[in-house]
Amino acid sequence: MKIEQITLSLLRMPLVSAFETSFGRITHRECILLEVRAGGLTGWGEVVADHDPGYSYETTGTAWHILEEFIAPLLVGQDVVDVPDFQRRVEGIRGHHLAKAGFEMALWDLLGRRDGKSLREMLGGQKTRVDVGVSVGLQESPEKLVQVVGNYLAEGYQRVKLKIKPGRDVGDARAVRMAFPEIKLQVDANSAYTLETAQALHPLDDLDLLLIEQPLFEDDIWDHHKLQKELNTPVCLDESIVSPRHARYAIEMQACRVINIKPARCGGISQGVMVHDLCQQHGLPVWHGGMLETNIGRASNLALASLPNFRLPGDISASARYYPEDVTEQTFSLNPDSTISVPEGPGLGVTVIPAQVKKFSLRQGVVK
Ligand code: OSB
Ligand code: MG
Repeated sequence: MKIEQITLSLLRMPLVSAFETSFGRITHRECILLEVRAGGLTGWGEVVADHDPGYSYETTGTAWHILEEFIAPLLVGQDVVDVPDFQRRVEGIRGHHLAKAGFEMALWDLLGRRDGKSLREMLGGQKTRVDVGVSVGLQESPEKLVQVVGNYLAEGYQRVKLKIKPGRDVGDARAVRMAFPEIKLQVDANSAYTLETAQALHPLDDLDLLLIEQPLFEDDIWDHHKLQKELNTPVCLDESIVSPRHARYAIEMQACRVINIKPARCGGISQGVMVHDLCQQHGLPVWHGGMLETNIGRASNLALASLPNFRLPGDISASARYYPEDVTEQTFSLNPDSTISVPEGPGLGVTVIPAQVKKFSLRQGVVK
């Protein structure tokens, strides 16, 4: 498809409630939306970087810079025939996976609209509904946490993920486990521990958790191997898996028993599929992570999570969990069985409301 024009919009949207992790507390989420014109069609993509480099070194600032100065000029006016062609064209740009993934998402949307196929169909996903859970941020006290979790359970979520950090780990998880003995429960440390401080996590083995997500630093795949040997609970890697290669390293080093797939972290949906397939070949289950996406990114996540080796519930909650107002006509809601239905329209299957994009935009830029 001949890329005619790329419009970048830097958005800042208020969250329904503050979200606190081991790397900080936010009340608003930034992201970059890409509107790509090609062949008389428009495709949308979302860059899931945030304002601060807390989860990833990439920020909305770096992603804007890389997209405007390096990625867009390689593509505008060019005939990008398919996703592998796009990946080849940006191969010379080191890192910056979140920025690249934003364009890749828009390209999938364009290709799907051209061919009248949904992203799920293009990826070969069979599931039309995917199992989901909710990621619950750090709260002021274990009592408050139990209350917040109880509210999500009442809404129908059947799996809960708790954010933890040193000093706010075993106590929080135990309080939730005592209050709700039967629920599917897991925790996420977002790299807050070292091998030494992670010794405090041993009592989690008694709480029947599905997994412990990313306890150690992003580049500590080997230390995760050491920690996994000491724990009965499966270790799951998120931040460490920045490419299909890193997934292979983690599998070969036995650094984890589960992988969280966030396609953007790996460089795009195509790279997420590769991680999925590799894990499937090695018998490792995967699940779909979340980055507090708008409904654009959520539509994409649901399509990828329809692949068969997504065997644990994803961090893909209903639209109402995130923003009071979103940018699409469609709203994603939770089905009574703790699933969300995968969009069926062409491409991402969502219709963007330009006025909403404008409303939340701090800045817009066009490359043509
Ligand atoms: O580590 O999974 C994470 C949100 C932002 C950055 C990192 C993470 C998260 C979440 C939210 O846990 C999951 C969601 O989008 O519902
Ligand atoms: Mg995580």
